[in-house]
Amino acid sequence: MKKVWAFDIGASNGRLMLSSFDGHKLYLEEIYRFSNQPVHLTGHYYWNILSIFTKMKKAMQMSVQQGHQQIESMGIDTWGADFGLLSDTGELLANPYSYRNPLNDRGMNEALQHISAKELFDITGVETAAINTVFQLYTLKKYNPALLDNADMLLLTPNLLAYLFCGEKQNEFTISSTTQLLRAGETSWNKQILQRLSLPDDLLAPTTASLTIAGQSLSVINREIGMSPVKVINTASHDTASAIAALPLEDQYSVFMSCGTWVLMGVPVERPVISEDVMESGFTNEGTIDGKYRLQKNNMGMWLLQQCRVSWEREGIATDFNKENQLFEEAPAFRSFINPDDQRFFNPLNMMTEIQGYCKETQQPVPATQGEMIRCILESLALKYGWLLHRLEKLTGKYLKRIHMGGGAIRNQTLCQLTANATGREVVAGPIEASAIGNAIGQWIALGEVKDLKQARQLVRESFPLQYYQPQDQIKWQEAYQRFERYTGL
Ligand code: LRH
Repeated sequence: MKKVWAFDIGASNGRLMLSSFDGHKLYLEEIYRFSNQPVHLTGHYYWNILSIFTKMKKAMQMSVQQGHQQIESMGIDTWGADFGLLSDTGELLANPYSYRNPLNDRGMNEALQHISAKELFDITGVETAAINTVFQLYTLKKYNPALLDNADMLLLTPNLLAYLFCGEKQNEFTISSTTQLLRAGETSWNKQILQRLSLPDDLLAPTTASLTIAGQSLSVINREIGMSPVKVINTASHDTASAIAALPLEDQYSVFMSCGTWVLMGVPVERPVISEDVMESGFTNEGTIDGKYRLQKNNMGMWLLQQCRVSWEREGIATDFNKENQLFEEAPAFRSFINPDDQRFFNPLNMMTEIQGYCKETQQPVPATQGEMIRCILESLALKYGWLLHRLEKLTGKYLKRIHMGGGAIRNQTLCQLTANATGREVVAGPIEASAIGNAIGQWIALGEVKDLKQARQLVRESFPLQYYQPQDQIKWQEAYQRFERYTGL
């Protein structure tokens, strides 16, 4: 059986998965999982890229030690928008910033004095958001100009990591589509936007199509790990694009939801959809593994709960998955609702206080216990996905009958059931490791082992378990939805 390595590195943890293919079925095995968190120092949030690189090499070594000597290729996917800067000698100049850096908000507002949000959206088809590379670059220019002055080349995170393994400098299409620096439907950097913002127009390494070979693992890496050379493939290096490649969407009436720290919800489209309605509803157009697009909205996912867990750990009342489910069941339903995407939840010092503040200010019961907090979060998330489904149907003019949820957050079966309830649609959940599987699929296609995305999705259907959830208690959920809209002003 042939084997490839899929590195899926998310904003809360990273993992190396081994994907094998026997010509009929795909198999996936976890080799190593490690935690990955933004690090807060000197008022900024950074990614610990050296630690990520070290953990990746450790993972490869573990795999080789388990007897996986013959690996065809490796691919890397990560979260979007962030990047590293190289000097002209190819050295990493600084620790890459995390998109959660508070300064980006200021940078975005200042950049928008030079080019309006409407104009930017019309050019790129991408939602104007402070996390986007374009605004992070502008923030750098204003608040850390020396770093930008010294930079010779910008590589987006997965491509930066690929560079550390193979020495090639390129930015793959799907991750490049998260920058807001490509003209909609095009694949080269838009110099007009860069020039309007007085940003260097030759900094970003050239873009390259997905499903191409970036290079070969460096001999120094091969020696260190004790392995034969491995091809480094430009799979869909944006984790969301990889996840969507692995969701077994059936037809044009199927919605995808890639579920993790974020939840990305939308539909695949041939070309970017650019209209006032799309812009006003906060939707965006990003790239897919087959060089097309996905019309989607970037939403809050498990971040709210992850951040509450940080507070609970600090207070010594840590929970685990089963305990959270039990606490949810015991707490009363539909007591208080938040808009999970309210700016105040983006990166607060204390998530629980922030949620409590929101409920107090909107004159709702304030969640006090862990169970009440979990209820408030999960019900609000599901109701927001209901709201999004309505918007998506309006934008596409279609009745969207089925939702495919994939990614680590679908381990939370409560979230899947609540999503079916709040949307009134059947939910098909799986696969859990959607990004890693999509990453591997990209490699199998590039290696010529799988023909195309259609065949790949059929293979996913035949290789991995899917779970089905039907909507329940529709009258109660419709009443809750009306209250949710009232309290959140949506
Ligand atoms: C999800 C994700 C999402 C955004 C965000 C920054 O992991 O990639 O699509 O780009 O991270």
